[in-house]
Amino acid sequence: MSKTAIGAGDALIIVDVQNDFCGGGALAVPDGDAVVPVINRLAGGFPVIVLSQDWHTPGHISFASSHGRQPFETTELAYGTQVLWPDHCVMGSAGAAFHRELVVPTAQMVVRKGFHPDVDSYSAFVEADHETKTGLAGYVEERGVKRLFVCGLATDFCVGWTAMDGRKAGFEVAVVEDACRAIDLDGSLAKAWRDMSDLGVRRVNSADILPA
Ligand code: VGL
Ligand code: ZN
Repeated sequence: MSKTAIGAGDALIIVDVQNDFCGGGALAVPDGDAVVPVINRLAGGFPVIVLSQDWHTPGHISFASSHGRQPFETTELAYGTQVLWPDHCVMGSAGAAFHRELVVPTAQMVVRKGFHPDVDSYSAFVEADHETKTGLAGYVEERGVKRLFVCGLATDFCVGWTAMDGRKAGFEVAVVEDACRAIDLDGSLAKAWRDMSDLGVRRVNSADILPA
């Protein structure tokens, strides 16, 4: 694969590297912790770095427990089909904190999402109602960003939706595959890569990224 040199106009978007998505967490992504050293290494080379943080109200609409249902079932909501998750990333909880080995001191912005009680938000740009914006597009645009490199957890949910919404907002987007891990429910990972590819999201490896 050809190498990509990082420079002005490039941003690293680090999605949801939080305790609840890592080993021992409420919604642990298989091998989720493995992204941490890769992201720590990657981050040094980017002029713009944003962290997203899944940040739900207690009793959030995306929680199975809020519907008397089992985790990983689905339900129909006003904005579409919602996967029901174990309670996770409740605002201010230890599970919602960033992984403690994630060391990204040069990150400049944290965008929280999923804090409206009745709307989920996989994407760091637009909530699941496909309407409500988080403000991230405006932020990166004002920082002069043209190209996004997206990494973190989980490839088939928050990383994928963030990457696709980044394209829809007009950015060039690449997902750094080895800096991501997936949940993979019923083929969701293969579908996410297909959908991303259809929208022109590139798939790259951290070894092919040359820091600025
Ligand atoms: C995520 C499910 C629910 C993610 C967040 O970060 O991929 N997945 N909330
Ligand atoms: Zn969530």
